[in-house]
Amino acid sequence: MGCVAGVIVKQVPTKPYDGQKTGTSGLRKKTKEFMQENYLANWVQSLFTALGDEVKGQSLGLGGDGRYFGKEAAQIIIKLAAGNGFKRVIVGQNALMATPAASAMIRRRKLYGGLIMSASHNPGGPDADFGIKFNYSSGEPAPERITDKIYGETTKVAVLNMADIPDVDLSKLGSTSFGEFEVVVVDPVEDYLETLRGVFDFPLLRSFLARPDFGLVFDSMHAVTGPYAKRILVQELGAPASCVKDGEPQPDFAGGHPDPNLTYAEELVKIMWSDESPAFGAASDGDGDRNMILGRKFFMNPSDSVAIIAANAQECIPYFKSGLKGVARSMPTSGALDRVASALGLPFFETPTGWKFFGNLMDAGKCSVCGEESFGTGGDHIREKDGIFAVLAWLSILAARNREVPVGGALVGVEQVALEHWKKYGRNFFSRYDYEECSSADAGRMMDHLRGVIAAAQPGDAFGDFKLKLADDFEYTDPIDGSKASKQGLRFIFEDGSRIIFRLSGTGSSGATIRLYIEQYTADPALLTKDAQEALGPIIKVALELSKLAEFTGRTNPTVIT
Ligand code: VG1
Ligand code: CO
Repeated sequence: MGCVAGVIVKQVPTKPYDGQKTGTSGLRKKTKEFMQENYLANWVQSLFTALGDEVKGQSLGLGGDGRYFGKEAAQIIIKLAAGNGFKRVIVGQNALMATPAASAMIRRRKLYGGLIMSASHNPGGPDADFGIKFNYSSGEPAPERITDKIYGETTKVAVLNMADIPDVDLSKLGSTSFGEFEVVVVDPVEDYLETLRGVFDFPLLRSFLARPDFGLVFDSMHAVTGPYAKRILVQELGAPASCVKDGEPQPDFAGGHPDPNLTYAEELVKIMWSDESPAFGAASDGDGDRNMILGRKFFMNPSDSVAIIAANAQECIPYFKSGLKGVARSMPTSGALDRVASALGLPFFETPTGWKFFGNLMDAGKCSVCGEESFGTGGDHIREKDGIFAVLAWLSILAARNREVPVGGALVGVEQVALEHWKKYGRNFFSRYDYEECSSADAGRMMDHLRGVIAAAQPGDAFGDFKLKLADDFEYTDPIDGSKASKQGLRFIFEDGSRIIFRLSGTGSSGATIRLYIEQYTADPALLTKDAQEALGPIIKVALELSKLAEFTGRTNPTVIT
């Protein structure tokens, strides 16, 4: 027992748990694993120990995507924060806060950092997943040098520094003090909205959304963006309340998989493919950092989306009016963005999968817009991918394109914007096949087999009709701090620029998810509107043959096709 700034702190003995290693984005495990005695507390204590004396007297942000166990987790984190010397925790009302909003809050309030309680696109509930991650003072996900340190601490944690304070009512806005320690409950939308106001032309968007010939639907998938969409799209921008679908956050996302893709957002897809569809559709994931953009009967591939946003940012988004500093994409994301970068003469970076790799580039002023093929798009206004940013970016592009189109005239939609882009830059056909819940051993054997193929491969080797240029395991050296990340995905790059990439997911909580990424470029005007699956048919066949995926995993069909 001791006393920190007027608060009694108990030293609670604990024992390490195995496997508390951070993946692509934080620690994600089955909720029941997280609910074991001290499981969450061990990780949080390990984080605070890893951060050391630096945290004393600091303010910590806290929020989550509203999933099951979030409210209980918040109380544990508050007690540990007080017990480890933080002077303040600023937490979203009801422990809610979207990931991009947490990043915005950390930046606006100059916090030491923040904890986000989310397993993002993974399902929630007592039988699904929970997760947690730490973001630093510029709002960016902790880099690997910190997450490695946390993991080191989790293997030896023996004592939890727990403040002896009661649970705080997180449903009421305002501040509660215990000695010199304070918990401040804030509106989870406010800071984020102010940040977005500084990025977009809200009055222009408002007048565009008032057009009677333009309609939109935003699917929150029963996850955290409901309150954000209602406040921003409806209250601020004047869209009708009915445009927000499934806008009440629920602890189990109503049993759904809050991952905005063509498979899991099937209700939205149905709406957008119906004859009465509105012009624009969008969805976001559990914690609001992912986005899917749809036009009328049209799927906007995320790799194209970031390229199109980058190409139009300077003209259509006030925050970027003096031009972009640079752009970046994750390695598996298609090369559509590369073409925009080269046409605009912008610095370009290719990073490993996971948003944490963009943070350094943005902090160093080298990147303004970045994206991942996994429905992640963002800008340097914050340090997380940002679902609502992507939606407002697209609405800004559409508003600009339709400036001269009279009401009732031929409204330019998402598909036409894409088509014009492809005509100018060519099209990078792209698809991702996910094989979820494979056995880890099978997936591992397939990856070993592929490593063997890479070791034996020579430039010029033929794979079907494709001639190999390079095959390797992607490695990245951060241009800012020189840190290295290896084994970031097996790549086969062919002479015509086509690519086949294999990775194992780092966000699952059990088994293995194999991700197969395929890309092929065309500048042939006759092929631009071809169906992506059809266009990629031959190279997909090559990928499946060379990996012997069906043989190793017994799987003949992917779980999700993007
Ligand atoms: C996936 C995506 C990756 C994304 C990550 C976190 O990781 O591929 O691009 O950054 O999820 O997204 P993995 O290791 O499963 O492929 V989120 O919205 O779940 O934080
Ligand atoms: Co997410």
